[in-house]
Amino acid sequence: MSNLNIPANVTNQELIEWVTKTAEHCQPNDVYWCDGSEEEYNRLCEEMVASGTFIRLNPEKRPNSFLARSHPSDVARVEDRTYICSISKGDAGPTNNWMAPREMKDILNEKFRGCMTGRTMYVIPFCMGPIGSPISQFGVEISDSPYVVVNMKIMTRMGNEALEAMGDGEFVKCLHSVGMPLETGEKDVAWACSPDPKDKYIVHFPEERSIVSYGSGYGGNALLGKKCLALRIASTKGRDEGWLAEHMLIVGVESPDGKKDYVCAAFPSACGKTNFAMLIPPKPFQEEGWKVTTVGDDIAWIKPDEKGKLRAINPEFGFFGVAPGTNYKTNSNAMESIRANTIFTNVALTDDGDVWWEGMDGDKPAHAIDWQGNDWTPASDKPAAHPNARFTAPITQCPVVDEDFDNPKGVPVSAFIFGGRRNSVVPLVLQSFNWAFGVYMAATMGSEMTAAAFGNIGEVRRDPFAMLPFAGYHMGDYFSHWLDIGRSIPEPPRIFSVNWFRKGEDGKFLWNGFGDNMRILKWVVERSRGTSKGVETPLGWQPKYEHLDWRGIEDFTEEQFNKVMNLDRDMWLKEIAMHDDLFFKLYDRLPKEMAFIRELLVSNLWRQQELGLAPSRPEETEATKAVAK
Ligand code: SAT
Ligand code: MN
Repeated sequence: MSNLNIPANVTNQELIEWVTKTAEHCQPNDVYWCDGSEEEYNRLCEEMVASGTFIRLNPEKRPNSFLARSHPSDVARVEDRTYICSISKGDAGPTNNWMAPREMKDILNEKFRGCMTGRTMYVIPFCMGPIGSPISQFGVEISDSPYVVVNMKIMTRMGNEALEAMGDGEFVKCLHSVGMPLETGEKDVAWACSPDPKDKYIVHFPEERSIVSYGSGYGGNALLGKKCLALRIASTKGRDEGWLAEHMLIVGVESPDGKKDYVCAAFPSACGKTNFAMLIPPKPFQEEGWKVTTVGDDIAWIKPDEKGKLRAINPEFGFFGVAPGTNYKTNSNAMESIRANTIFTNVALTDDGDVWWEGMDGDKPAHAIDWQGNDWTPASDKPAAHPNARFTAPITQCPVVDEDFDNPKGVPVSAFIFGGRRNSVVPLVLQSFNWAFGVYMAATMGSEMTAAAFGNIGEVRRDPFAMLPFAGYHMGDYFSHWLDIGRSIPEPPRIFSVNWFRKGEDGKFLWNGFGDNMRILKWVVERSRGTSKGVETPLGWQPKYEHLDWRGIEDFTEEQFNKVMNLDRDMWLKEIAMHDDLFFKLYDRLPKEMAFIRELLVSNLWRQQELGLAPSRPEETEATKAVAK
């Protein structure tokens, strides 16, 4: 190893020592400190074109954009190779993989010895969140992948500005290697990764606030600012310091009178978070002056300000969105965001040098090159794009990016929404009675299996707070932390549950979704403002048909609405009984409130014989309003 090439603006001794030690251990050919400039980005992209990792797309169709194809074994996050190595096993909880830190470090030390031979070691300083925000955090990723560098440039505030703002302060150490050293003279492959799918490690040391990732070059496995830092490590830090790191989008909702509210919404993967984050209101709403703006599409960091008002930032600076299914009809804002300056991974390449994926607008191309580099025609029996193909695009390119997306103070949070993917049982929308009931609702959210990969089709997989793969500590403690936050602030935001995916007996969706979700979002915002009506049900508050705004879809009948809102007592009693499966798993650290609320819900259900939307209780009164706080 020749030279550490430490630039003059690097003064952080801990960083210098860590880079020195890592370079000695990993034996790269070269050390390169990223400055985050355009010039550097362009140069690295050019180098990757030359090496075969990138294909430059047609500059007329997709200016300054590139396609990468991963190794077929390296296409998604690897949850079974992801570890939370807290000092005590109990702190990781039963929903995380755990190994003793010492034992894991011994394994990783061997893995990393000489693992960067023949490669450049990049030092990537970055900031998660607006630079200068009291909610932001610094990180430095050391990686031997130039693909990681250019993706981190889009996804984070990366380079000199972050480095200088960090100064001699704290940062999260993020060490990454693709795990494929090159012998002298050996030619590199287009996508380097560890050839054995079991030989991958995505490891978090929550007490040390450090991350080590080996063997994969893809997405959240390699772009360590995202799920590893911004969710797993940050959730642990947030627990210790009294704030929240959540798997949530953030949207601004402005009403015609110019009043604006921000809503944070959690959905599991593949439930349309990016679409909801960039929602296009139905025409009559637009004409009247309703506006929806995007602060973030995946992660929110939320902290009480000095008055106890929750404020949220999006720690990211770009979108790492799923390409298949994205089109001008489902999400024109996403399509506009990726017109240029975008990195595509594992999509198909058209004959005119543009990209294509299943579900894109227009006709299928007569011929394309699929994500593995093979010829593809509509007659092929395999998809042209991998189902988890992604685009990486700067948030600044989003046509509806919120004016405060980069505000160091964050945006004030008026409401939380939690949504699963449920064919039945769970209604379109429900407002929890209060914060603690909302925590219960979020803790027990779930999705029906759509593919056999994780279990039996139709079985409900609980995904508390949409954080199952992302909580850096025991899920029971996580519920307690949410309860504590609610108790510590004067006026906690209202909490809602939604389900866009309910189906009728004919197997068809009962709700259109997409832009029509604005009708629900409007009700949510107005409930938070105290200006819309609802009725009390055994499980929470719901709108009646006449409480929602149906302009533009007047043919959606009250009967249809009642179907998608129906609460079936017997099914709900079964549903709540099933919550116990999760609670048993977490029993050693489950807050008592969960059991109490469960009992209350059951007795509410028994008490009210007649369910559905004809409530046996009066409409909202001053007394019930007070309870709802
Ligand atoms: O690969 S990522 O973790 O960034 C995206 C996802 O799987 O949710
Ligand atoms: Mn996500």
